[in-house]
Amino acid sequence: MVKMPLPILYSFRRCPYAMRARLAIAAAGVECELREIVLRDKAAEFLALSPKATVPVMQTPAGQVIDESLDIMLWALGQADPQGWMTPDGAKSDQMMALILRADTEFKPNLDRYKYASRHSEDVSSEARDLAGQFLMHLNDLLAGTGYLFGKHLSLADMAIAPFVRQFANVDRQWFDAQHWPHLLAWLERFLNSAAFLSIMQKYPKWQAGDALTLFPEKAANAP
Ligand SMILES: N[C@@H](CCC(=O)N[C@@H](CS)C(=O)NCC(=O)O)C(=O)O
Repeated sequence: MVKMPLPILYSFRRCPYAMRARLAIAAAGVECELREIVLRDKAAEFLALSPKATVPVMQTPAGQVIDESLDIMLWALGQADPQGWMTPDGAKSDQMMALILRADTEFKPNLDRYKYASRHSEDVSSEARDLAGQFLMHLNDLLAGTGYLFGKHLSLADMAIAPFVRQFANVDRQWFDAQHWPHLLAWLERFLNSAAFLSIMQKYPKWQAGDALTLFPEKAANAP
């Protein structure tokens, strides 16, 4: 029997975009080869594959190169979606995609300005924090009903957005915890303690050509 090559995921542990790609791949149960990239010293093979040079990047067995994290999530969930991430109840998938788009294009730039401007300008930083905070307040309202962003179970939206809320919270955890967004706090706490998140935050050494294969997702130690 001819063995199909595995999809290859170029990833970086601490990158929120790479986190959401790994979350979807793990939920889909699509076995990949993981290659850990170090941003300040990117592997030549990675740069040759994707001149855009951002992580994550997925090379599919058919040779397709996917260099946007959301597209990697959709590709993985297109293979298998046993938890129904693409079919939130009580919402249409375009509502879910619209919220993710807002998170990526509005919230994330404000998060970056909040995080990085704090070194240069207090005013820019707190303005960005407050703008990002308006989006988080909206998430808090969505979460009030069921504890998930859409419907009664976890969906693509929760997992595509949570890694960025984690990043925001970590800028100033005391400030974050003092805001009146109880549903958001509970949702983030559940995410941070979930088996899904903990399992995708394993540490891997920097990949280089010739290394033994690192399989992802790792099989649970007690799996049959
Ligand atoms: N839109 C891209 C953004 C990915 C991205 O910006 N990743 C960051 C790391 S979190 C990166 O690779 N930056 C390039 C660098 O720092 O050299 C996606 O969704 O995959």
